[in-house]
Amino acid sequence: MKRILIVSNRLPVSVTRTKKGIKVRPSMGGLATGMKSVYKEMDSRWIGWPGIDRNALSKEEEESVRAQLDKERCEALYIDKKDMDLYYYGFSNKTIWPLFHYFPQYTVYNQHCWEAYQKVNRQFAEKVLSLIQDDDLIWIHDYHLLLLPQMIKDQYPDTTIGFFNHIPFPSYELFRLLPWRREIIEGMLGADLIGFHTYDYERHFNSCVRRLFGYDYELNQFNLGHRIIKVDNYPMGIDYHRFNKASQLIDETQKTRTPSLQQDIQRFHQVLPGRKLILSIDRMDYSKGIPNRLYAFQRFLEKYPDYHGKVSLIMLAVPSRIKVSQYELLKKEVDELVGNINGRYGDLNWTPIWYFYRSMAFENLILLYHFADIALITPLRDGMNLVAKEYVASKTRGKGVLILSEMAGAAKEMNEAILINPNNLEEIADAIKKAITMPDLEQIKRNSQIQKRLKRYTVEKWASEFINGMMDIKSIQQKYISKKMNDAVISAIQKKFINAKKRILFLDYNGTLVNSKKAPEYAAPDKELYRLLDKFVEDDAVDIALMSSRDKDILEEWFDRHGFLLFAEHGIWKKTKEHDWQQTSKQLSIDWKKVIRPVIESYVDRTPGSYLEEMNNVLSWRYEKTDPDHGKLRAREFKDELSERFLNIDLQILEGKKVIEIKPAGMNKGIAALNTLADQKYDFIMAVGDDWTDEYLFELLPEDAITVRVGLKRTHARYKCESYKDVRKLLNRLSRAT
Ligand code: ADQ
Repeated sequence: MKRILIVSNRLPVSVTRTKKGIKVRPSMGGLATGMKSVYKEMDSRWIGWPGIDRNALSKEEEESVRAQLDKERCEALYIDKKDMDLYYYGFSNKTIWPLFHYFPQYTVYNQHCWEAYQKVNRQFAEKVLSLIQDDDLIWIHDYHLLLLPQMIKDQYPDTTIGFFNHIPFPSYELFRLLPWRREIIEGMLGADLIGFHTYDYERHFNSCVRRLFGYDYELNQFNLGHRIIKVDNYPMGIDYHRFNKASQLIDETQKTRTPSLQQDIQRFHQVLPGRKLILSIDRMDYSKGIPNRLYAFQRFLEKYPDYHGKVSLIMLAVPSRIKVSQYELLKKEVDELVGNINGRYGDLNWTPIWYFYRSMAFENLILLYHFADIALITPLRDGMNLVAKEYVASKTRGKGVLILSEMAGAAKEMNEAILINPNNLEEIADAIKKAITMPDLEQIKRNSQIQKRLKRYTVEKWASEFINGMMDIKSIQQKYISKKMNDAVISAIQKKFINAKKRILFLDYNGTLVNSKKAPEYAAPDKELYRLLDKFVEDDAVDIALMSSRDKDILEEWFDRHGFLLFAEHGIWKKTKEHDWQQTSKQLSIDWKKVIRPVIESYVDRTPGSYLEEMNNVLSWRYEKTDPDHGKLRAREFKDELSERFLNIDLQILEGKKVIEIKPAGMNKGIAALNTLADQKYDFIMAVGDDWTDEYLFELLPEDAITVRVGLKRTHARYKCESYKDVRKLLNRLSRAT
């Protein structure tokens, strides 16, 4: 069985000092709760902060903690107190957390915090690297460790890394505010699989990657040039049976044992039959929309006075990040609001809001879920929100109404809940009324639909799907590696080259011999390339055929004196040492350009950054300098329009890298190459290209031809390499061979 190393800021256990000494206890929180079962079932180790400062431990205590953690298969990473303040309370919780939850007004940009964040991520990397074994899977969790994937990948390139983000990923408009936006994305891209709770977060992330780095994206995969990575959404589930069973047990043991909280709840219901209890549970966090909820509850009491005395809200808030000033202010605001509402509406027999500012043991949590008639969950933003799922899983009698904010990731899967906009107080007040009066049958029907899904997509399923995703991407990467042009392949090609009598090399130009990232007008050959190609010219037994989509004038300007075979405009024009430019197929009418040119111009006008490039027989609309999403959208529109409007003209529409080219049909690089091979016999044929117009070559050349595609796309070529630099390396080896 494969081993898995789980890495998160906190361990799933906490080390605390009690009167009886140092104790290791399970810790609270969405991630700890969610991963527990997975972690226990796999051969795994968990790396994270143990919740205590190392300086607070004596040598013996540290050793005892190590031994206790070892039993739990945990590995402590101690973080210096000062670093902790800057990395955790600072960058993680004052920069990433607010920004990713759409609170730019609370976001602090501080260089010291950023430096500490890098430092602690590096410490995590060192810890992981000290434990890592070949074949391990590494699963990194959450926003505290966004830089870690790349830090590990740099040192251990063959390892498989998954990264799961438990919080939302903001749209580019917000993300771009971050001064270290490039570094953060680069860090994440060290992972082979990147997971989010919802498709929206995935979409936002993809758009940030494309805008900041311009990587190609296709079917959930990014092509980084040297590696393919996968981005997908995995909505986290819960341990359904744990909640469901515990809730069932309450009914079964009711007669024998009634904890005090249960007695309180029962007393509440006994005072007046039909009384309703609304429950809300969250960490005390501004993203959870607690004040809004209280205002909405107040509005409900204002709007529906008949319910005074009949409905109470139990609000459980777990203290969280108390060192961050925003949280302190929030606590004050909530205390005051609860006081005001209770003071204004409550009386001796009725407290509108029961407010608990503390954590609660599982047994009590379950009691609340079990007995609450309504759950009111109103975050302004929430990555997922497990409380919503836990509540419905605990409704063993089927009754109970979930009111859920549409800003929680969970809302995407819980359509049967009453979904509300957390900023719309009127809507929430009405939702409470609707929940109170919802017929039992309807409640049961809605809950059973949700329960079916929760039962199917549990946290175990979530984790196993994510782990499968990591293995899948590994096998895709390995397929790539199997075609990869490594040293052994180059030696074999070289041997074949030496043994041949007459050789031809068909070489694409842009992206194959020079960097394709440069705009075409700056992609002129450099001295190194001339030197490299000229070595072949001296040898009569080698022909170099340069095949480009560029026009004949530019090819002539760059390469004429070198005596190469030149093919311009995808093979429509050919020039040899002996003959000037000739068209390779019948004389083409160029009237079509008059019709197509204005269409392209209209796209140029409407798509800033795009431009028209004109050659003798090719018109191109290039959009590499446009906004990537806009460019892609327009390209699709443009292709549709061309194929619909110009069906009767015999044209070919070629889609290259950020370019759409239109040329007369009937000629391509493959046919042009075959014509050349018909004129002369070669016993070594090689073709190298980087985009799909080169696929014609790879497909049509004889089977024993050596074909190489630059980049990681699917290809008919026998081999792949990463960039034009590898092509130059290969040519260099061949030029030295004869
Ligand atoms: P959280 O912001 O912590 O998690 P949530 O998903 O609701 O939010 O998880 C809270 C967990 O803590 C639940 O399992 C709940 O049972 C438990 N809990 C809450 N209040 C408690 C209390 N008073 N006493 C004891 N336990 C309590 C982050 C993201 C979420 C995402 C999760 C998981 O912010 O959006 O859903 O991670 O990815």
